[in-house]
Amino acid sequence: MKNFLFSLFTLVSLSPAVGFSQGLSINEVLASNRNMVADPSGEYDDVVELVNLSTDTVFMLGYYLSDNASFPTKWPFPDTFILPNSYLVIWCDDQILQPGLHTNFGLSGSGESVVLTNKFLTTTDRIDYPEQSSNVSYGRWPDGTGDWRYMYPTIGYGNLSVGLSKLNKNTDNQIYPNPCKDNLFIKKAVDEYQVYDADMKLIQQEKRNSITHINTENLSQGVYWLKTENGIQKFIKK
Ligand SMILES: [Ca+2]
Ligand SMILES: [Ca+2]
Repeated sequence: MKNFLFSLFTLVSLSPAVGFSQGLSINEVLASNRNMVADPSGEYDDVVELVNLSTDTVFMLGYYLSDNASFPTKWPFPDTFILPNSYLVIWCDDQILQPGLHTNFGLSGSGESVVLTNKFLTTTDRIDYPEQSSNVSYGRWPDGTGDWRYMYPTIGYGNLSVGLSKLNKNTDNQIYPNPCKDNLFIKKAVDEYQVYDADMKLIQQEKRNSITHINTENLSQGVYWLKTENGIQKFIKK
């Protein structure tokens, strides 16, 4: 039995990815969640999404998540798992007694690390993310393997292909009124814009000099994103 266990351990050690971390990645970080995605307690807290792209269920007991690379074992995962081609949502709000998965640390909107470590204390994945804008996620495209980019938050499901690379921290209050009715005005004129719906489907776009307002009367009620050369901002059509 001992020899068998030794052999098994050797086998696993020689190929530590198999059955433990292959296909398991940090997929999305929302570190400035003003009012995008609520946790089971209705709170807009920081959140991390993992993805399992492998064909096996990954059991998380023995893994750790941390916001500090020199203290990778900060938060041990409880006995939970991720099914193949599925996502796991972990709220980083230092509220470990709330329903759902909650770490004992929060994330900084001004940028820090998220480190996923396995039971051999090997780093499975790590992202050192830059300063974040409110309600915008930082995630991989495509899921699990792609480069990191700013994107529309998709916590618990697949990341969307539209990268929001041109972000401006000062986009707030550059459009008004918000919520809008028939027109949305832009304080600083732009030369082109795109309007995306909540699923990041392109709805409307225009390219001409000095655009100062957008006709929104044909939009149905809901949440939209306006993307211009100045950045991206959410608006609501009433
Ligand atoms: Ca919470
Ligand atoms: Ca996602």
